[in-house]
Parts: sequence; structure tokens; C-alpha cells
Amino acid sequence: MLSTQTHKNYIDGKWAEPKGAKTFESRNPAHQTEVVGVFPRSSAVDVDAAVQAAKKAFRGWRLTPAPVRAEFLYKVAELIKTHKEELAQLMTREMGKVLKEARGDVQEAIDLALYAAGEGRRLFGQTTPSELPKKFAMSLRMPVGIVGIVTPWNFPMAIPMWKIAPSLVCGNTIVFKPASDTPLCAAKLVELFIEAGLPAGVLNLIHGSGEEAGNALLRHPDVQLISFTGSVAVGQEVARAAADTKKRTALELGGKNCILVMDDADLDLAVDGAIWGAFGTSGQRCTASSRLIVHKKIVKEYTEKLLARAKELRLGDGLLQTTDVGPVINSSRLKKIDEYIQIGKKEATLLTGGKINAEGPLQEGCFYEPTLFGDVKPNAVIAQEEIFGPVTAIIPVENLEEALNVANGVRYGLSSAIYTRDVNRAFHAIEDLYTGIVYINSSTIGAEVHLPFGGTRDTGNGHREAGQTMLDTYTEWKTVYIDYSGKLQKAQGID
Ligand code: UN1
Repeated sequence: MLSTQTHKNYIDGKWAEPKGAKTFESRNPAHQTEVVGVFPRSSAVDVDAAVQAAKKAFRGWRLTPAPVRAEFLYKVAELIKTHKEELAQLMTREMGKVLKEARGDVQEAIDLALYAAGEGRRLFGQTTPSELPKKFAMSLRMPVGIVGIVTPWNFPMAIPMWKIAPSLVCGNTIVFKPASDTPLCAAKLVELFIEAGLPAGVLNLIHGSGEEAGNALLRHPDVQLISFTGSVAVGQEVARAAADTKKRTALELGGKNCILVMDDADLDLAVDGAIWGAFGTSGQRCTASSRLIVHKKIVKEYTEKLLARAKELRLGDGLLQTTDVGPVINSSRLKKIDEYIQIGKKEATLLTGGKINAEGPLQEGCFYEPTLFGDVKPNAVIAQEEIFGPVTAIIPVENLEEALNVANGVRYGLSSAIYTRDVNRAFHAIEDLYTGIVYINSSTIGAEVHLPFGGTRDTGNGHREAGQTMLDTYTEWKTVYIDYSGKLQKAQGID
């Protein structure tokens, strides 16, 4: 058992008591009586102390050569590798996802740290001829400054690393406010950065609520960038507040991702993809396959196969080998999911699941049964809104054209997939699916760290995490002209 330690913030290279005395608990969603840690409910005063520390450290960090900054990321990656199993177990306890997926989450943090570390010896700019003789021109990346990182609970190690690693390699200093559902995972990650020897003030950790600590961070005038992953509603608030203090924002918001299953698809493969995409992480991924858009010719056969598999899924504590689907994050999310299911029951056919499971050992936790709806209309609430739970909706369609219209007929644009054996259909889908990520014959989840991650429309605000594109979020461009002619030369042909 974990001891219920009382934790602190980490500011300016020291574990710091918050100014106020308020705390909050992090509990295991599979056994809600188990408190995994007690954390400070920080206020604007604590946030300000962290921002001041980040400001103080900025010059030294910015002037540290990028390959040297990258060395810390290589070390962190090694440390995470060494502690991988312990971190995964802790994650399952705090957040609920099944152990093998928790291992994947930790692995994604390792992958990103290594990938970002490699950028320490790239961070390429451009050189280009000048229009004038004896003059040289180039562009360089420079850090943005103080970065506020606000992360969700669903990928409690991978998503913080998506933001921390590129921030650091690009020369920024950080105030990190993790989700209040997964503060222990965040604290463990920060501990490893400390062990790697990161200089004081470069990475500061502030625990607390979004309303108090998060809000203070996003309104702080000395923070230049807020990198946020979470709901659309909060993302809009972030953008509004950022407008007042003229911050850059990188917003990674919701999804209503779909799998298109064509009549020529390998149906068993498309069933595998849907089971993994819809019920993996209990459907709590922005990339979850929450809509299955299925050709009418095969919808009956596909539904039967899928239903049989969905019914076999075993709900339980993610630490048990026998569990396929873990709990959802907390009781208010459990209720929210159930509200959507009640709406769904009126607008479509419930095929399996559809209720909170509070039987036997499961009564201690937040368990929702894997839920499948059939005969769903494209404009139904359950086919439009992000539910963020173990539920998916089968939407029958006549042909590819209609499938693509239905796929694009939502406010989000993160991930999509098509199962077909016809190369023409596959390319038609690649061309027309208006999402940031498209999969062919593979599910909507499982993005790799060296490719851009993000989406269109309400999913974000145009940036992409991971891949080379992450550098654009965490750097400013500096254009440099060097005139070695020894005389005044005027551009644009002026004599
Ligand atoms: C998320 O759900 O916010 O592609 C991130 C995936 C994971 C990342 C998901 N690699 O499903």
C-alpha cells in the first residue's frame, strides 16, 4: 500500500509549503476509500512565487546550450525507464487505467523525452541569401519565456512530458499545474527531473484546482504561453484570459472521433479496432473511437461481432491481470457519463451496458459498463458530444460519401479511421476527412510521438503537439541580418 503522504509544491529548487493551509486528496478511482496522497490547494500567492522562480531561472537556462539542456532529458528518460513499473502501478492506482496501458503512458513519456532531447542538436533555423551583396541572412529559434503548463488526468505522464520536454529543450522555464485528479503522477515525474539535476527554478510544480491555481497562472502577466489540454469550455476560458494578458496559447481540446467501416473491410480487424479505440482507457482519451460509421450492407454482421466482443469485456481494478476495462476517473464523471447514457436510451437502441456497475467489489469504485448503442442518428446528442467514457455509437450509412459527411459533421476534428481494402476509398478518405490525424485500417488511438498530434476546429487552436511541430509552440523566431559591406545598404532597391 502507498502511504498517504502529504505533498508539497516544488518552487525554485525546493519543496515548498503553500502559503495557505488548504489541501485536497487524490483517491484511487477503483477503491475510493484509498487516499493515494494529500496535496496543497495552492493560491495565487503560491503561483506567483513559482512564476518569480521561473523568471529568475530563465536567463541562465536560455543561455545554456541546447545540447546541454537536452542532456537533462536523456537523463530523465533513463530514470523513467528504471522506474517504469513502479510509475505504471502508481498511475493505475491514482488514475485507474489498466496496468498495461499505464505502462504505455509511461513509455510515451520516455519516447517524447528522447525525441525532444534529440532536438537539442537540431533546433534548425534557416540561412538564406540576402538581396544585397556582402550581407548574410538567417533565422534562429529562441525560447518564448515562462511557460504555464496545465495538464489533464487521462495521460498523467505522457501529456505533461509532451509539454515539459519541448519547453525545456527550447530554453523556456516552466510552472506546471497538473490535474487535481493525478497530482501524485505529476510529483513523481518532477522528482525524476530533480534527480536528473535540473537547475533550480527551471521546472516549478504547483498543485491545486483549476479555478484557483490554474486561473492565477493563466492570468499572470509574466507568463508568456499557456499550454493546456482539457475541455473546450475551459480552453475557451484560457483563450479569453490569454487575450487580456496577450499570451500565446496552445490548446488541445476535445474529440468525437470516428471509425468508418466500409462493406469491403476486414470485419474482424475493424471489430478489434473499435474495441480498442472505444473501450481502451475506459474511453477516456481525446482520441477515443466514440462513433462507428458503418456501411449498411455489413452493419448487421458487424454489430453482432462487435456486441459479442463488447459483452466479454471484464470490468475491474486495473491492477488485476483479469481486467480489460478499468474505472472512470471520479464519481462526478461517472454521473455525467450516466446522464449521457440516459439521453442515448431515448434517441437510439442500447445494445449492451448502459449502467453504473456497483456490484460486489466494484461498489467501491467508479465503474461504468462498456456501452454500445446501435441505430444512432448522426445528429443524436450521443453522436455529437464528447462523453469521455466507455461508450460508442454505431451510425449506419449508405456509402462512403455519406460516411465522410457524417464523419465531418461534428464540431471536433482530432482523429478518424477507415477500414477498407480498396486503395481508392482509402485515399478518398485521407483527402476528405477533416481531422488532424487519419488512420487506415487501424483504430483512432495510438498516435506516435514523432508525428504531429492535434486537430481541427473545436479540437484546438491550430497548433500541433509532438513531432517537429512542437517546436513552433515553444519557440519564437528571430531573424538576423549581418551586413559585412562596411557601408549603408538599403533593401528594396532604394539608393
Ligand atoms: C489524449 O487522449 O489526450 O493517440 C492523448 C493516443 C495517445 C495519446 C492520447 N498516444 O491515443
